[in-house]
Amino acid sequence: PVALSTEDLRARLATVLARARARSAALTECVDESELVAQHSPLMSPLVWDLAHIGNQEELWLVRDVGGREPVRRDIDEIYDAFKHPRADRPTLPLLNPDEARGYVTEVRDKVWDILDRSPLTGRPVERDGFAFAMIAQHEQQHDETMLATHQLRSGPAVLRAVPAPDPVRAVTPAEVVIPGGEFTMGTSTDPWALDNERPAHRVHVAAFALDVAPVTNGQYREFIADGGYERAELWSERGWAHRQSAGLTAPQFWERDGAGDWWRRSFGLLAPLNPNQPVVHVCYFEAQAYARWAGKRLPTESEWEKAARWDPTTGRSRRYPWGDEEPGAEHANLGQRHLEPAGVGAYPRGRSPQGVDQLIGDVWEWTSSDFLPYPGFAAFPYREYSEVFHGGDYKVLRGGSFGTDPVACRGTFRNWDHPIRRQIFAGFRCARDVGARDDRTRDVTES
Ligand code: AVJ
Ligand code: FE
Repeated sequence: PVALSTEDLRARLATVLARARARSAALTECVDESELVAQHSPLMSPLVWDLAHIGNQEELWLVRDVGGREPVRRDIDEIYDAFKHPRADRPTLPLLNPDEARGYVTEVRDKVWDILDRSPLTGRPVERDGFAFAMIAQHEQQHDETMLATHQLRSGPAVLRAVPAPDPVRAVTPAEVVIPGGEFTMGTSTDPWALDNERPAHRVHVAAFALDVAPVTNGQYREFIADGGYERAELWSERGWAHRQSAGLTAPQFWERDGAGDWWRRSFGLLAPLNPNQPVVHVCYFEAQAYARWAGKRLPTESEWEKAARWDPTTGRSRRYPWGDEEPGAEHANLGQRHLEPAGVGAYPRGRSPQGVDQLIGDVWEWTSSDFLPYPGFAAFPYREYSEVFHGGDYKVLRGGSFGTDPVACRGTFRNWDHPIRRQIFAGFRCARDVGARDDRTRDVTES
C-alpha cells in the first residue's frame, strides 16, 4: 500500500474490510445458533462474542473516533471489552444473540462505508494512509483466526471446507543455511499499516547463525516422540518439564495413536493419517524448545528470524517479505485460510528467501525464543491495550503467520505473542544453531 493515489487507497481499504467481513460471516454461518453461543473451550470466547467484539472495536475506532459520530450501542462497550472479562467467563455475559450480533456489525459497517468515503485518509495520525481502517481490518482478521482456532477445538462433524494445501515441489536440501553475521534493519517506520509494536525501524546486530530451511515436520517430530522426547527431563527446560508433567503432554494437541501405533491427526472435525511432510502444528513453546534441544539445536531469536525473512544480502536492505516487497499471492505462501492445513515443506519455492529459507511466511506461526518486548523508541499507538500492556508479560513472540492468517495481518515485521504453554493457536517452529566465526568466513570465500 505504498504510493497509492487516495482513491486507490480507499478502494484497497474497502477490499480488505470486505474480505475480513466475508470471512467472519463464513465462520459464523456454518454452525447453528447453539454452537455460536456455546463455549467450545475455556481458552476461547463463544463465536458470537468474537463477532460482536469485532463490530464494537470498529464502532469505537471508525464510527466514534475517525467518523466523530454518535455511538451505535454505547451500552455494550463493557461486555465486549476484552480486558474486563476473561474468555472463560464470556458465555455468562448478557451477550447479543446471533441475530442481534449480525445486525449490529452490519449497522456499524454501513456507517463505516460512509465514513471511508468521506475520510481524507490524511491529517491526524490515525487517519493518515487509512491506518485506522487498516488496523480494524487486521483486528477483524486476527479474531477470524481466533475463531478458526475455536472451530478446530469444537467437536462434531466437519463444517469448514477448503482445497488441500499444495504438495512439495522441491526437496528441502540443504537442511539449513548460514545467515552471515552483521547488522540489519529490524522493524519499520515506513510501512503505513504496520502496528505499533513493529515500530520503529532500528539497526540490530545479529551474529552469524544457521537456520533450518523449513519448519520442523510431523515426521521429524514423530522421531522425537519415538526417541522418548516426552520422557526425558534433560531435554526440557525446568519450567517446560514441570508443564509437561502437570498437563500430561505426550504428543502435539490433536494427535491420536491407533492400536497399531500409527499416528493420526484430527483437523476441523476430520481424522486423517499424520502427514509426515507437513510442519508440525499445535505445539507449545516448551515442546518446541525440547525438540530443538533433542535435535542439538535451539529456537531462533526474533531478530534472527526477521533477518532471515527480510534482509537482502545484495542491497543490504530489509524487505517486506522473504520474496521481496510484492504482496503475498497464492504462489508465495499458504495464508488466508485458502487451505485448512499447513502445506508440506518445499511447496512454495516462489516464497523462498534470497538465502534459500522456505515458508517463513504462512503455514504455521513459528515460536521464537524471544520475550515480547518493545523496540527502542516504541510508542503505543493508537491505544495501549493493543501491545503495551503485554510487554514484559509471560509471552513468547511468534512470527510468520499461519494458513489461517490473512495477508493483511502478516508481513516480515509482524509480531504475534502468546503464553509459552498455549497450543490452540496454529503454531509450529523451526530450529536454529550457533555457528562460529569460521563458518562465516568459509561462507564468504565460497560465495566470491
Ligand atoms: C496479537 C493475536 C495476540 O488475539 O490476543 C485482538 C490480537 N488484540 N484483539 C490477540 C488482538 C486485540 C492479539 N494477538
Ligand atoms: Fe480484539
